[in-house]
Amino acid sequence: MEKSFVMIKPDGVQRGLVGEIIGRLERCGLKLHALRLLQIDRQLAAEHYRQHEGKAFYEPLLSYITSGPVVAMVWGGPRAVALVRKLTGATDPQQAQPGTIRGDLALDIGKNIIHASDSVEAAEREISLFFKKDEVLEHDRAVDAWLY
Ligand code: IDP
Ligand code: MG
Repeated sequence: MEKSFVMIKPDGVQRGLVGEIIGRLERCGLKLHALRLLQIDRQLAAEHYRQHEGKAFYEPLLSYITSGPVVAMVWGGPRAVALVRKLTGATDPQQAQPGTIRGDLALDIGKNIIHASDSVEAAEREISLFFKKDEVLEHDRAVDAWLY
């Protein structure tokens, strides 16, 4: 089983899409391991997006991601990292397929409502940035046997 770090960005929270996005991940069968509403400070934003430092969109991205509360989550399941990326859709909502979160719920690359880890290594790094070890819960669900 893999775990992915998922974050509903400030626009997703402001637009009242928290339930819709969580509902899509839940309905897929993914398991919720951790969840927290928080406002990201610049230091955490810079650490989270350090791979993008120096790019043209870096400063606007840090402003965007620190502009209001976000919902940070850990979701798990078989090959969860790639699966969540598929459900999320392309970075640019204009390119994202219908049926994906960004394709259905967003319009612009600068306001694309969700973050999802792009690799297992990135997921581990991002989860540890946002959650302490004991905040990521391991638990069995009765439905697990019907899912995998
Ligand atoms: P991802 O979120 O699909 O993994 P990344 O390339 O890792 O996409 O970029 C991180 C975030 O930076 C994007 O989700 C988006 O919010 C923002 N971003 C990426 N490229 C652009 C751009 O060209 N213009 C504005 N924002 C961008
Ligand atoms: Mg990325």
